[in-house]
Amino acid sequence: MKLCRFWNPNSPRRGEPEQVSVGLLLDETTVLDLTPAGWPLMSALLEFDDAIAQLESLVKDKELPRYAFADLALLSPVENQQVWAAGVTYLRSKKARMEESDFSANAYDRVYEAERPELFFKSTWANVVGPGETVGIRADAKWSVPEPELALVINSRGQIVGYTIGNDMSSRDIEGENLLYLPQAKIYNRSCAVGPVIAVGCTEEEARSWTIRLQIEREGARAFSGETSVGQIKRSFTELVDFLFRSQDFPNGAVLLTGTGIVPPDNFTLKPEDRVRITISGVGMLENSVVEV
Ligand code: DO4
Ligand code: MG
Repeated sequence: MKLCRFWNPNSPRRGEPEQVSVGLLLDETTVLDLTPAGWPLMSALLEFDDAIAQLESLVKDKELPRYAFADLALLSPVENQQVWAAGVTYLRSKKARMEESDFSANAYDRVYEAERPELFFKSTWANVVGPGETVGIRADAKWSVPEPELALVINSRGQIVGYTIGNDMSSRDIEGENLLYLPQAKIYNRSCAVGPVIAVGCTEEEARSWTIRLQIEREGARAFSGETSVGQIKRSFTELVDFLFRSQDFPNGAVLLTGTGIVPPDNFTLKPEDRVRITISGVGMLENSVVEV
């Protein structure tokens, strides 16, 4: 089952929280509006142990409005959660970062093997970019890449209740110059995209069989494509969530990006107007074009 957030097509004007609806995809083309059934917040629904059963019973409700998925203006499914990210969870990410870094290479090697994972704050919910919006590359960076990542949707009790797609936009030259610059390489305007839907009711085992694909298009031609498997993530999802929730409460739950396993070649950097397409089988496709910020 897949959940989404969208601007209610019948509302007179957009931009206010009460114009946002929560939807359940009935199939690839039709969305059931759950908001009139008393579910204006997706995160509240995901707090319930019987959320899937509740969704299944709502499917039978003939009174709820239905819309064509293709016609909806989707919003990011991140509603009121902090977004965090795990790093160096794939061998590919460790190798690329060791190569790009002058004197911090050892840190990546050590964190890959360590018991404690690398976890960093990525974005407030308000700064997250949704499907179809622009993602940013820093004006003062020379080497910018998207990082296509499976994102875990976690409720306030630390339970993984869904999966979505995250783009952890990164400035490789800034991170590579000095690891202490990581927050500047990772957190800036439009540096985090999440969406388009949350897949619920899937196990970690299922999610580990999914493929992640990245395609970058420039002036109508393919500039890069690559793929990896979620199964190559070194750590279990529960291990990552356990560390995130140590000594830290998330009253609205959290979204955790699980690291990248696709790294474009070293001579590749994103340019304004590039289109970044991230597909995760089992979730869908997140597409954004690039803007300099
Ligand atoms: O260690 C820095 C960031 C790592 C990261 O974002 C990733 O591996 O995806
Ligand atoms: Mg990353």
